[in-house]
Amino acid sequence: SVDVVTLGETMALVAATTTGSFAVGAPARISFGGAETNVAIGLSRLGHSATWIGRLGADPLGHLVKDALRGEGVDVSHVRTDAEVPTGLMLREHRTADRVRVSYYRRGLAGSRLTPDDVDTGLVAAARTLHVSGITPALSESARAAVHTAVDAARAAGVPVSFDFNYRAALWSVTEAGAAFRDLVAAADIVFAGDEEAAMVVPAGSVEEVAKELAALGPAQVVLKRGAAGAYAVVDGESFTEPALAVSLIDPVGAGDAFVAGYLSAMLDGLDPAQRLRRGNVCGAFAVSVAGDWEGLPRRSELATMDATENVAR
Ligand code: ADP
Ligand code: KDG
Repeated sequence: SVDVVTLGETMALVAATTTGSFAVGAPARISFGGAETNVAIGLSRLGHSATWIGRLGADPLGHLVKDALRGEGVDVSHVRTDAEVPTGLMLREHRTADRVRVSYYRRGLAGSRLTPDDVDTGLVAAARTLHVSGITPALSESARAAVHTAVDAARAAGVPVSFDFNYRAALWSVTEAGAAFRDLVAAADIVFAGDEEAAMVVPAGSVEEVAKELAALGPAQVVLKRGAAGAYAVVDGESFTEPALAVSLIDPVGAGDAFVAGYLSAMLDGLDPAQRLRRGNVCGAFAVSVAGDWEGLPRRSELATMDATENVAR
């Protein structure tokens, strides 16, 4: 059986490597990203088995994503190739030193055509954890149904469900997303959110209040990701807080997914809640200090690097 099964959309990425608007001849880097594959890669690098379910187009970008995931050790045997439409794409401009602008070309494309049929419920039922995010239900009716198929299969089999809000304003409104997230929070065992995201489902308040309100909806573990302030969790009614690591911020995208990978990894290893938060923070610190959505994620042997007091290890 696999440690973690996850599903969602992964897109190719063209990211400018200099600051400013896109212009003819400007240098860029080709990669890919998707919240759930970012988590899967993070888990794989930490030594866990991870399967990603999703659709890619029959095109060079689809091959790029699948080959790279395979190279990272993520199981891609449940990935479907959709010959009708292309793989989705993200463009990322570093508009100014501090402002990143992402444009999505994904509506109606391969990833959004995920259906309940794509979800092997036997695979989900045999997993140690199912991880889903709030991006997938925003993609299409069939993608939303696929998430619920996976969640129902996990619950029926007693497999813990992990849910990360991952609200994307470009895809749907706060009201629409809030209603969908509420159902997923109630169905999940482990919930990850940012402070503002949490307020889409429960009344705004202090970190402690918001986490308690979310926990009251059902999940045994509620984890609030708080950027440079670290993370706060309520686990089985007890609260835990851990500071972020002091690192240089290079690229904030993917920090949340890195955190989720670290937290779930520690949970799978049987570590206690404070240690789960700590590993989440370490992975988040790696992610923000390297350019790319997932490229900076640590291998297990590197987790301790962040504790070093010297900048150069030799
Ligand atoms: P998201 O990407 O979902 O918005 P956050 O910005 O809260 O998530 O970041 C997730 C985690 O990454 C944080 O809880 C923290 O562990 C780490 N992190 C984020 N920003 C920083 C930072 N500036 N310095 C150190 N760690 C950070
Ligand atoms: O969480 C990082 C993701 O935002 C990125 O990799 C792409 O899945 C993505 C999205 O929809 O924004």
